[in-house]
This record gives sequence, structure tokens and C-alpha cells, in this order.
Amino acid sequence: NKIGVIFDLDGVIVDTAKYHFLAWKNLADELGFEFTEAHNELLKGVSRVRSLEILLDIGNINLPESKKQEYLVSKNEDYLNYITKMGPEEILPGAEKLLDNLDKLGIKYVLGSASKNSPLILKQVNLLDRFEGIVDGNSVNKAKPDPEVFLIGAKKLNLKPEKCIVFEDAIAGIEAANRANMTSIGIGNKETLNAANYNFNNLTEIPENFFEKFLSKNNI
Ligand code: G16
Ligand code: MG
Repeated sequence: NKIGVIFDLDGVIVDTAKYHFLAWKNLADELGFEFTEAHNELLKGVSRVRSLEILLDIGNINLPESKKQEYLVSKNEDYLNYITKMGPEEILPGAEKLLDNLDKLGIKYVLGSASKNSPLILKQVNLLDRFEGIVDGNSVNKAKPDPEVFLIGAKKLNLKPEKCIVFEDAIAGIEAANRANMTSIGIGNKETLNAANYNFNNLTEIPENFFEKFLSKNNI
């Protein structure tokens, strides 16, 4: 295989951001401050621990480490209540068609996500078996925008970073892909993700012949 693909999970394959939002909002309610959808944008692609820090900053709240640990556990339990109700109908438009296309072309793909719940989410939507490998919050020490998650992904694909294409919806993820020396594809707002090499609003906008064109353009 000459090229490979690395997919972010939340915001690219499924929209779990809405469940993260509900779970974080419940916590903010409990702590007595307002947490909005705009606030939630700041948590996208960011690790669970870092997300709590940002949330507490928004509420101007200081907590001892033990209390933080407690809230990290309860937030995740809350989140898992939503996740365990997910099904394949929640796969974002265009995702399955894109994977089918990659299968047809013999291009392998792995997951590169910050979420420690990635394997469960992929299982819920029946996509777990399709990926060549999973790199997620359980296997990574340094969170995005550090390139580690994608560099491990390239190793799993047995490819040099330059031969990997990353699909991402978060600014931190695009930065991580660029720092890894990979081709970055921003999924979502073009202005927000202007550091990406390519931009699409969603996966349905990716042309059928995108990868063939990519290969010939790069003389691969
Ligand atoms: C996802 C979300 C983030 C979330 C992170 C950790 O990352 O975008 O909002 O904080 O995972 O999730 P968990 O609490 O499940 O470990 P990605 O990289 O898939 O977009
Ligand atoms: Mg994401």
C-alpha cells in the first residue's frame, strides 16, 4: 500500500460532541454555572482531563485534585449512558461510503482519536472491525496538537508520515497532522480549520475520485 488514512472519531465518523456537551453541562449545572454550546467548542479534540480544566476555568472554580478525579469519573459515567444507546444510524453522512471507497481502492485506514471510549463507540456503530488499528486516548501520552497519536497511526499502517492522510474536525487535530508531516483534511468550518491542506464541510463533499487524484498529483 502506497498511502493510508487516519480518521479522527468525534466530529468526523460520529457526532459524539453532543453527548460530551450534555455530560459536561450536567456537571456545570451541579457546580452552579452556565456551560454553553460555544464553550463546548473549546473542548473538541481535547483530552478528558484537559476538558475538565477548561470547564473549571469557565466557571472560575478551583478544586482539589481528589474532587477533580471524582468529577472525571462521574462525567464519564454520564457520557457512557448516552454512548451505550448509540447505533449505526448515528454514523455521520458520507462516512460509510468513504470507507467503502477506501476498501475498493485497497487503501488501509486506522483511527486516531483522543477518546478513551473509542473502541466502545466504534463497536456501538458496528465499525470496529473495519479499521486496521485503533490509536486513541488509551495508547497516547501526549494529546493533540502533539503529533504522537498520528505518528503511532502511521506505524500501524506501516507507512511514512508523508504517505498518510488525516481527516480531522478540530483545530488541535489539524495542527497535530501538520506537525506530523501528513496531509491534513479539515472537516467542518473552512475558516476555523484554515490550517488544513484541504477543506470540506462534511464527508459527503469528498469527490469520488479524491484518492486517485491525490495519488497522481503526488506522483505516487
Ligand atoms: C474526543 C472529543 C473530545 C473529548 C476527547 C476525550 O476526541 O473530541 O471532546 O474530550 O475525545 O474523550 P473521552 O472522554 O471519551 O476519553 P476525538 O479526538 O475523537 O475528536
Ligand atoms: Mg474530533
